[in-house]
Amino acid sequence: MPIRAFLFDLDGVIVDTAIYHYQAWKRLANELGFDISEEFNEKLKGVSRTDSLDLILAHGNLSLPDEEKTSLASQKNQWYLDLVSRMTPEDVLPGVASFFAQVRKTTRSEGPLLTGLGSVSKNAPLILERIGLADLFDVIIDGNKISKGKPDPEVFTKGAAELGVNPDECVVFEDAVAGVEAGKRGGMFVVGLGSPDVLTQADLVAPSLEQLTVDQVFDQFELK
Ligand code: B16
Ligand code: MG
Repeated sequence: MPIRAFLFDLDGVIVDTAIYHYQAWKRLANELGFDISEEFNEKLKGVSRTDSLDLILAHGNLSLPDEEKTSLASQKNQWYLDLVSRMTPEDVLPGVASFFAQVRKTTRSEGPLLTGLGSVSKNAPLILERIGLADLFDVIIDGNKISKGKPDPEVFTKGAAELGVNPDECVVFEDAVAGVEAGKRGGMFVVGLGSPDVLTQADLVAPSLEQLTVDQVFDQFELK
């Protein structure tokens, strides 16, 4: 089975917006009278806005009516947008440019290696615009196009379908536990970017795209 497409998560893989999500959620929790730690924040990575709010409220032992939850989610998003609107192309993570240069040079008999973005963030288009990467991907699947967040595989299976490739011809690049699970449940080869102790379900783990080459991914995929 050849590799036909690479599908990339956004937050934590292309750009580090996780810190801004954390700051905005922490501010919300503090206003509600409790705190969240960095360790707790790991559980929110790759998880949708509404599911994240539910996890945070459960953490603070709070149960609120739906209208109030909608207004809290919108308040958090406003704080988050204030932070991400200041981002620039300098915020793109180290290694992204060089990894994509390798991807562009990769040609095989099956044709060019296709690329897709698989992010559950509804703010993905704005972030890509801010960091100057709106035209980087052949297809973009974001939170506005899906109904189920990670660990459901929808964001990646939809990306494969829009690219016209099979799931087992795709490689997913993910930094979050929920995202690695989404890729595996979608039937894809998953490269975890982070710690092997955390991303235990991944087929291959590297600290970040900076420490990884396209050849290493191909070699490991073939060994599978
Ligand atoms: P928004 P990813 C995810 O993006 C984030 O990791 C997660 O922390 C966030 O709650 C989610 O997007 C929804 O984001 O509130 O902007 O719609 O990792 O899938 O790129
Ligand atoms: Mg992520």
